[in-house]
Amino acid sequence: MATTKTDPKLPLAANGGKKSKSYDGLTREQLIKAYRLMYTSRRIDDREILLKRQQKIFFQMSGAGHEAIGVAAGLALKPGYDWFYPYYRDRALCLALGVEPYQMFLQGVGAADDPSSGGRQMPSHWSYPALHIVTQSSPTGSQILQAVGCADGGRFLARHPKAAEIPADAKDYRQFKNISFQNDEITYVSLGDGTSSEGEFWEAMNVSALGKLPVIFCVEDNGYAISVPVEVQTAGGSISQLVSGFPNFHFEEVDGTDPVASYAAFTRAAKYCREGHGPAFVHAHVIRPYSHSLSDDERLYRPDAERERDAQRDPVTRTQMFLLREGILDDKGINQLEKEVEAELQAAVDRALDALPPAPESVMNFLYSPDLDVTSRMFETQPAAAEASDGKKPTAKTMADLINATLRDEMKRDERIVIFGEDVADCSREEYLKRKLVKGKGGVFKLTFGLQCDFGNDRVFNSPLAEAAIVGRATGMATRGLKPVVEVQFFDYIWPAMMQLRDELPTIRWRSNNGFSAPCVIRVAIGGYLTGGAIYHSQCGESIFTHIPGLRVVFPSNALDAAGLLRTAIRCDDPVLFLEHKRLYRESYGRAAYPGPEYMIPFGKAKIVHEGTDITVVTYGAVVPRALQAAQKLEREQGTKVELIDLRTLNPFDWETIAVSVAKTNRVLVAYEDTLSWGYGAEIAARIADQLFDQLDAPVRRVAAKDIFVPYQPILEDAVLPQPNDLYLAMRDLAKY
Ligand SMILES: Cc1ncc(C[n+]2csc(CCOP(=O)(O)OP(=O)(O)O)c2C)c(N)n1
Ligand SMILES: [Mg+2]
Repeated sequence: MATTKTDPKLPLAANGGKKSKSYDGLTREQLIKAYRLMYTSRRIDDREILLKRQQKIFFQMSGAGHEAIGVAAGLALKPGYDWFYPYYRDRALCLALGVEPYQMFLQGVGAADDPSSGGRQMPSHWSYPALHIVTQSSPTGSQILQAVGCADGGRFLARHPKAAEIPADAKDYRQFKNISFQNDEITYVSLGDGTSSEGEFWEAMNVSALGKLPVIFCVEDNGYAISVPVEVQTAGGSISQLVSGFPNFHFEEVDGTDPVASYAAFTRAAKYCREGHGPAFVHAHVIRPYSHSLSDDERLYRPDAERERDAQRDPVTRTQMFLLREGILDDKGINQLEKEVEAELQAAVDRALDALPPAPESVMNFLYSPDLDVTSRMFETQPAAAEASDGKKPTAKTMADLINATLRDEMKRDERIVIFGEDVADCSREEYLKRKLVKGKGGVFKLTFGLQCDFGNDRVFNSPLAEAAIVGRATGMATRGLKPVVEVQFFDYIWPAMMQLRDELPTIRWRSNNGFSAPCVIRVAIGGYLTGGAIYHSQCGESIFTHIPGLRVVFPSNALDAAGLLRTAIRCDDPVLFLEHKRLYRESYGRAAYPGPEYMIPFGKAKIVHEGTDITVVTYGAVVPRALQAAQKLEREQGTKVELIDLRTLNPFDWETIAVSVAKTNRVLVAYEDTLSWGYGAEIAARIADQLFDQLDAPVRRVAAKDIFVPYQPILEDAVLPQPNDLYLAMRDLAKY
């Protein structure tokens, strides 16, 4: 650990005015460049504020007061080489990395040609693929875990350079994911002082310290989070103090309004990271001379005296004074520079105001991969011949076995696959395995058993117990072109990752207008019928995720489908939530021989489990075997023939198969394990009522769980979850119409 602290209240470094002098590594030319960038940044803010008042743009976030630290970071790091997860105040950083003012104004007007998002995101939500500025969102802090994943991904690639290659026969996502990496690259991530209160920040600090990852965390501390001052935000008032116990870090605390001191701090931080010692933390004291945003008036909570005190430290004015004092520029030089900037900005604004807006119909573009259609026949292959080498029929395997076998074969095929999560490794203390003291765990359900032993702990490893970190880190890695296949141990505990799953992962491609994508797989053990699982090991809730555009949701009911769909999930180019029903893991229903290393099932193709002509039952997951039991009973008893449809994937879902079946049976039951109201089947039922009304001879019925939690005592659990008899009664009732 190394710590460097400069007094944030010191005036700008005044080192004399000799022409050959270097200012902590910055030349006079670089200082002039720094001032130009800072001044440009401030003036863009001023122009945007004007444009907002004229209602020519729709939102404004300023980077005012943060210019010096941003420019310093931009000069110390390398665009298109290092990676950047900047937050909304990092205008000056982006300019220093090479973003043009015109491009910023294009974002303000929401132009079709806005390179960040094509009019989809607010201004100051940076995204410039060529510069390695990764698309940013609005939730404070969710970028931090992704930055850690990005750094992790870069280091993985440095250790496994062959993974970056695209094999000629790679008919999968890799064709569309060109990878670049550098052995000594750094990932920069910034955040405000308020954002350092977010749990994800602490998860990211922990993960990067554990892995000694080359991440520079820059906290731009302007003393406020909107109206909340630092002393009620951060215990003790200093984030530097709070994080000082993290091992493997290099720490800097600096006056972030001083470009020279800031550059020096970043140079030291970057050196530490590039040399592979670990992450760095730069705590930059800055100011916020304008209100939080144009929707905020800071005079409501900050008296004039306080604001004037801040103004004394304005980085733009201070740098100008510094250049004059050091004789680097005189009045004339300053005037000329500022005039040039004004002219450049005027031209940029004029051009941006003429730019065309996006076409309304373009809004649906890039929700999913435009290159690889996950519903296409490309993902339709036949199972390998089910014959063992001795000519006997191979034994039928469980869903757990086939998921494990599929993961193993895919890992052999594609070196970009990494697996992590809670307990997924065989044994983190590898020497126990080597000395054959232990057999290894491989997941609480043993789905990943043996994979660490086969592929090493670079590719299969335990993560800290932090779900947001699992998903956020996977997102960052996938952005770099890797294929994380991560596990969330129980669906009941997916909620800490909800910000990543709702606001980040599925939005990345759309919000960056296809500039970035993060196709990874999140495997999750879901569901009840466990006799003793109780409220926190039995939940469903798939509709919460099918409600999220951009996220594929898969829910297999048997071993063969699980193998085929998991392979598709891994090879496809979209993010996938892969829901595995715990009760089905080792059920005797639906066992199958391993279908071989190429078996795939396209998404959006339902399976007719049982053909019939009288009633359609639409279901999925663990309700499939229960509905089959009910249907067989009804057929035995009264000859009613039920057509049982297993949807297999919930987003996309197979509307065509439903429609064809309902046209034949004219009666439909939608059955699902989740709570009845607002559940997944509610949408299916509504669509049937809406679009197939003419075909119906009976009301659309639903059978699902009671609107309550799953209890522990099996008698109570049975009362809550849909049972074969509930399904039977509903089918029998429908048959009467
Ligand atoms: C998760 C989340 N909560 C709340 C908000 C609303 N919000 C936007 S910025 C902000 C304050 C951020 O303060 P800080 O991190 O200090 O950054 P600063 O704006 O001061 O640079 C808040 C509360 C948000 N965008 N995301
Ligand atoms: Mg702040």
